[in-house]
Amino acid sequence: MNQDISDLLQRALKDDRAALARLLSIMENNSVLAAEIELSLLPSMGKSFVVGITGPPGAGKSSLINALIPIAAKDFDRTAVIAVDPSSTFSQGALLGDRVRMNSYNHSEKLFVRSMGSRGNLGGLARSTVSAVSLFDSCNWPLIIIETLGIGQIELEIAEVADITVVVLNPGWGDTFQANKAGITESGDIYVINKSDRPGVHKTRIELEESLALIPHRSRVPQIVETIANTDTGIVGLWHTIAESLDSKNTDLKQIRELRQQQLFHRLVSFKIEQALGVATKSSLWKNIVSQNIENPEDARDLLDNLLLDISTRLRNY
Ligand SMILES: Nc1nc2c(ncn2[C@@H]2O[C@H](COP(=O)(O)OP(=O)(O)O)[C@@H](O)[C@H]2O)c(=O)[nH]1
Ligand SMILES: [Mg+2]
Repeated sequence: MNQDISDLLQRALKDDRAALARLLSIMENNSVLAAEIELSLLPSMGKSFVVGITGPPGAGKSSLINALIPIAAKDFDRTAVIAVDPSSTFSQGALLGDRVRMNSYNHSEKLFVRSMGSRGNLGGLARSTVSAVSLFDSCNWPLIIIETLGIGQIELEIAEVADITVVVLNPGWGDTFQANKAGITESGDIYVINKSDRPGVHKTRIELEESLALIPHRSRVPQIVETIANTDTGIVGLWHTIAESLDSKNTDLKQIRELRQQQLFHRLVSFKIEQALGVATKSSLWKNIVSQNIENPEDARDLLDNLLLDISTRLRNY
């Protein structure tokens, strides 16, 4: 890793927000560097709680996060928000407005909001989000909230990153195609029926309970919470549900973190192999594959063995 990045890391670990922001950009734009940085962060990772808030556009995810932060501040002294949906609007003022102004803390120090592009590809979304989580975690942000657009696959991916996944729905959910139950209801620990000021809350709750009952092998029955984000209704209850869920999942959390570590090494190894392969294919051994005289299956196998040997030698020399 180059000196600039090491310096940035040192500064970020000492609470320099500008360095943290710079590193987040570097990690978002360069997945190889991101993996290298994460590797050096490994020893300081694993202390934060990660809450994923997911659901369809307009369901009220950002509004819920806005409302939750001042309440979460009582349990966690700092909160980082990663908004993977770039249309999400957060502002320091909105997040920490009147509700906590009475408090004597300096709130600008207590919150870090980061928007990230999803790059239109799922792997990209998961990777840069995981990198950002690792960095916030290492830099001692005890609570990390991730907002993502949750539709099927993406929702599942966020469940791999977050300790707790909160799925946000609205009354009338069961009337739409999303209620075809595949994906959307699979990964949540907590289901929020937000906009419960609108009609159809009871019907939606029943439909949600029915579709959750169809999912086999769940260790815990997910909770359903009703909220009205823009009037702060049900928000304290939602926070308690999240906090309880984090507590009760303690053993699972260990597994989730081990899985994250395993995924990091998986990513690093595949980057290294890709890099080695990129260099190898330019060598004469690889360029000459086309002119090899292959007369029987043995020849083909020998050739493959030679290529694998070449790659493993290159990898060993890293
Ligand atoms: N009526 C009502 N509107 C809400 C509620 N929560 C959020 N909204 C509004 O719904 C719109 C979308 O909210 P937003 O938080 O941006 O949704 P996101 O796309 O899921 O992040 C905004 O205009 C909010 O003011 C609610 O509980 N009831
Ligand atoms: Mg939003």
